[in-house]
Amino acid sequence: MATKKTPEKSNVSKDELLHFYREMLLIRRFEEKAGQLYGMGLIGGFCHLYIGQEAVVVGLEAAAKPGDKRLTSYRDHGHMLACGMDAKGVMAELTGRAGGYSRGKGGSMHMFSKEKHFYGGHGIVGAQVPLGAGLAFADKYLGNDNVTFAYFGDGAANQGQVYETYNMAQLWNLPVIFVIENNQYAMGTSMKRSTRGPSLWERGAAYGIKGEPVDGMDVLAVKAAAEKAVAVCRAGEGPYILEMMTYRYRGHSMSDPAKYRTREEVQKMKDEKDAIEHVRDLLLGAGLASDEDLKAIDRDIKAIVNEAAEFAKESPEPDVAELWTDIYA
Ligand SMILES: Cc1ncc(C[n+]2csc(CCOP(=O)(O)OP(=O)(O)O)c2C)c(N)n1
Ligand SMILES: [Mg+2]
Repeated sequence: MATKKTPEKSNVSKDELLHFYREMLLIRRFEEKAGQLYGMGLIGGFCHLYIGQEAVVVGLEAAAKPGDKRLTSYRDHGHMLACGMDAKGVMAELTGRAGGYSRGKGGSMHMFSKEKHFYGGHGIVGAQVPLGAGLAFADKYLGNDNVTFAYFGDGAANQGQVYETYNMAQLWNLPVIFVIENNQYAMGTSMKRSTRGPSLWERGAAYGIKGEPVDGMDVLAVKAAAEKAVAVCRAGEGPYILEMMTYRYRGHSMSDPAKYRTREEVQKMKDEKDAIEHVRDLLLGAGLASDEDLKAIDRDIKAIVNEAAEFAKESPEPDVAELWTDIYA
């Protein structure tokens, strides 16, 4: 069951709760729309939806400041929206159009925004982890107090490069927060089938890295843990590991038949742990918002997502001359 914290018991304001509701709903509706466009044949290639995991990125972004950096795997649309990238540019990239963040040449897994400090979008499992340590190294070298959020999955957490990175990051006290999004599956392989040992965050202890597990379906718990991790890193005492216990509602990618888990298992998570319903209950339960207030937000979000889809459909295909740009000669 989701921890039904009342807002009085946590350090959260009405405005912040509304912000969380809005941001998580934007990601969910955006992803639903992306799923529809994929079904219509408007999105080619791979497309990995983030539905179910929204509280992780929204809670972490609540502890970020301008200048902080983030990078993640191929399950990346939520991270882009949460750091303020424009829904239109993200959707147009999904449809491979010139108005997309990579001018239609990158697609779902390969988008970047220097302005928002979003460094991808990485299709090679685990590859972003050492890159994240590199970004953190640059900030440490420059002497600022920025932190880098390096997100990766439970499957990626069994890769060797993650542990090489842990060693170097701790050796140099890099300001990097390793965010393990433990959604319990790596494609069709469950944690039970792939992993022995009590937890993923505890592996950091072998390198002297601090960390903790977090209810990744509770945006307030995520934010509280993120604030702690960020403070450690800004004080020059990083890195830090946060293992977010979360769940993806949809298949691994759009082409996943999902035969490795039951419908009942998925339904149970939706019924008992849904992150958006949790915040909705908090807002309504404490009388901080009315049904009508939340419906108005729903309408707003729907309009943003529809506008993004229209933009993505109307944006032209990239010009042939684009074949010769953004390449190493
Ligand atoms: C180096 C490498 N090996 C294998 C793959 C194929 N692959 C793509 S996603 C994936 C599962 C990763 O799962 P996890 O890290 O838990 O992330 P999630 O998809 O759950 O977000 C695999 C094995 C890949 N892309 N790169
Ligand atoms: Mg996973």
